[in-house]
Amino acid sequence: FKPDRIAATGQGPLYMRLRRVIEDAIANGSLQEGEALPTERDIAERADLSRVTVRRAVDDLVKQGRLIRRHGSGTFVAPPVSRVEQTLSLLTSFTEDMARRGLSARSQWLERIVVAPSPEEMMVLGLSLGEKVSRLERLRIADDVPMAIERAAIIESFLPDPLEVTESLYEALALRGARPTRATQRISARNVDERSAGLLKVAPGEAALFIERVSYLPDGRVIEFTRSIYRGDAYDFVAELKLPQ
Ligand code: 16G
Repeated sequence: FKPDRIAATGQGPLYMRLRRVIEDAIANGSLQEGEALPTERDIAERADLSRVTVRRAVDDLVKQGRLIRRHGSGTFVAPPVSRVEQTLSLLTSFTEDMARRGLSARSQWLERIVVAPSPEEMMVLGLSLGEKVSRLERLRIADDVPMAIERAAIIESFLPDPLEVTESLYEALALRGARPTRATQRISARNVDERSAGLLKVAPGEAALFIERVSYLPDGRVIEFTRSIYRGDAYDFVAELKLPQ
């Protein structure tokens, strides 16, 4: 790991350039998982930067979960985030996706109430004026790594009490005989905003996948409209392709 290469790494604020040097060193293996980073003073001297600049770069990487600070013993390279794959042709829940990979799914609730739908939700869910939705907003976590922020709207008549959802939404719906069996999903690219970055533990502006899912019951009625932001560095969507018939 050579912090003195900082000058050669082009444009942008110095702390960002140093951050990239450290990220590259982790990516190319010159800084390995579990390895200690040189001290901030050491890096500052070798890269000819101020301690403040070094601290800022290191702080960012600690916030992102790339480095771990252990009081009294230093700063270390964190284990890499393993990527999770979701098969695009299967209608599975987050809980099921994680279980299939041997990861344990957890959620942090951000919102769980009955509310009036947004105009977009009203349209997508085909609601009339006055009809409500159960709003479930969660940070979805796999083995302690935040993966996605999900904001779901379920038509109230299918889920009158959002508190019924403790772990899995699809499980709670299955118990009511209303598990969706078909869905359409739209995936687009986004850069995470400040709030999402804080929750997902990535730097603001990082790449993310924005996913909208509309799901249906066997009789064709729409039940769910969910928008999610998945960390770009942690999730792969995989589709199987066949020749057109
Ligand atoms: C998935 C779905 C989401 C669904 C959730 C239910 C995507 C992009 N989204 O995360 O629409 O509400 O699963 O998961 O795949 P749960 O049953 O574990 O709560």
